[in-house]
Amino acid sequence: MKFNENFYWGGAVAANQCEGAWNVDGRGMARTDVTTGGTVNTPRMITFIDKDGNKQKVPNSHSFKLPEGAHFAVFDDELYPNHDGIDFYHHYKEDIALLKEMGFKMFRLSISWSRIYPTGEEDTPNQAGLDFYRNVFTELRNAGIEPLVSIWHFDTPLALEEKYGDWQDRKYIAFYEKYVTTIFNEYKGLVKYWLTFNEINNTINFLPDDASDEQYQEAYQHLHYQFVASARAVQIGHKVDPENKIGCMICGITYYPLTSDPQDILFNRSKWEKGIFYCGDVQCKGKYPTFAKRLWKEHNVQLDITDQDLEDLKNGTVDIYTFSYYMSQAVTTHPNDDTVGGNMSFGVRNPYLTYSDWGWALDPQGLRYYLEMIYDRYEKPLMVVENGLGAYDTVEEDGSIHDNYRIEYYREHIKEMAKAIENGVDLIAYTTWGCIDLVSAGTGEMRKRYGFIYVDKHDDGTGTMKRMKKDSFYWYKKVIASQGEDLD
Ligand code: P53
Repeated sequence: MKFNENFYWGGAVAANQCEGAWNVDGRGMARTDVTTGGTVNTPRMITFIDKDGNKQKVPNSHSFKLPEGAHFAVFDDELYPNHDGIDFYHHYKEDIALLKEMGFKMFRLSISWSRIYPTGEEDTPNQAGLDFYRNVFTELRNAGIEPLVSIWHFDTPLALEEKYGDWQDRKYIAFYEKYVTTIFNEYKGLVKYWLTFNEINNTINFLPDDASDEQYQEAYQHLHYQFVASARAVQIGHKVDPENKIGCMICGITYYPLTSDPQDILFNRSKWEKGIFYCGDVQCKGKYPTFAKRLWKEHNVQLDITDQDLEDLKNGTVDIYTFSYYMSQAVTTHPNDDTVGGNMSFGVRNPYLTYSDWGWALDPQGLRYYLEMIYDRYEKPLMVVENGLGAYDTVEEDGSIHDNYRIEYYREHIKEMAKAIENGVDLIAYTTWGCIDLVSAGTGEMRKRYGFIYVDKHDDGTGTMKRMKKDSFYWYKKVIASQGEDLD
């Protein structure tokens, strides 16, 4: 048996992509509420009113900056898919019953910060928001499912972003600290596993190749404030309840050099350093890696870092390393126009791999490589907290959904996890992404589906929200029941 009986099999979602109920029970707004739908080839757009009162739309990106004097706005003639999501807010009981039927041991979900502190600056939390998550966590516990809670999943209260920029102000550390103190105390005994920042490394990873020094300055500063906020959260979490296990969350991409040219090997190494190790080292080792100074120097970055910050980083290292894994990425220093990833750029085409309909490299072995590489570096328990295949699903006349491509995807990834475990990796959880269909983060689409459970919701906003079991639902149930032995 490769996966022991305590292994956490499960699935994952994020508040802003599934809950809907965006303006219900006192919730404040987040960036996703002013972000439209897109497609594989067209970006999602952020909507706002500029200083002269004109309506504006610009492509969403990690380095988006609200222009001086502008304010975010929702336009009547635009569709915002996250507003309704899949209405998990009103369907959570039904959804959790389905997860229980599959035999889930763990369910990863996030708390929407602006449900708890609508503008981020209130002194007292919003009771209705606290109640909602208490009900959800209780429902999970009653179903025998361990909650794994992401404290931040790209959803800073919009009011804070408008006032202080996107993590460009030291004040954020205190706002976040107030929020985490509230939820650690509130859910003590109900929640034990936490993640501080979802895919924290995206801020640096998704900068365009030609990013300016100013963009680098902002990205590294943004990250530094989040590192300190994360480290303080770890300390607070441990103090409130020593049982708490708190993890970092890294967007895990396995980088490969396209050629054996030493230039490419070195370029590939720099991708790992900047994209993967920079954040992981700070959060796991409690200090910046040796190459950090060189990275900053490259772009004339001058960071606001205090001695107290460095002390906090040291005292706030995470208990577990968690990450998402969807793809590997081939990189090269040679001219090459054969890029992949559609709307989001994910390197050049790797001739040994096939790609999803959204241009993401299908590479189960890359997961094993990543697991072994990271365990070797940190020797902390690992969790794969996102992995999955975004695909078009067809509902047959009788309501069945034959998603054998998804089963195949999971089968191969689970086999590679088993090999990593055999190689000594301490892997303790696997929560597949979008175990129930939800709004895509990258494209805002519903038709990019990940679930074992289908949701009747469409890109034009129509749909009954009815839940239906796909073939993969029955398959995953068997996998869990057999502790990963029965993959047929
Ligand atoms: P979607 C890009 C690359 C890898 C992971 O992504 C990413 C992204 C951002 O789109 O995000 C994570 O929905 C993220 C989830 C997201 C999931 O991957 O674009 O943590 O919120 O839904 C899948 O297909």
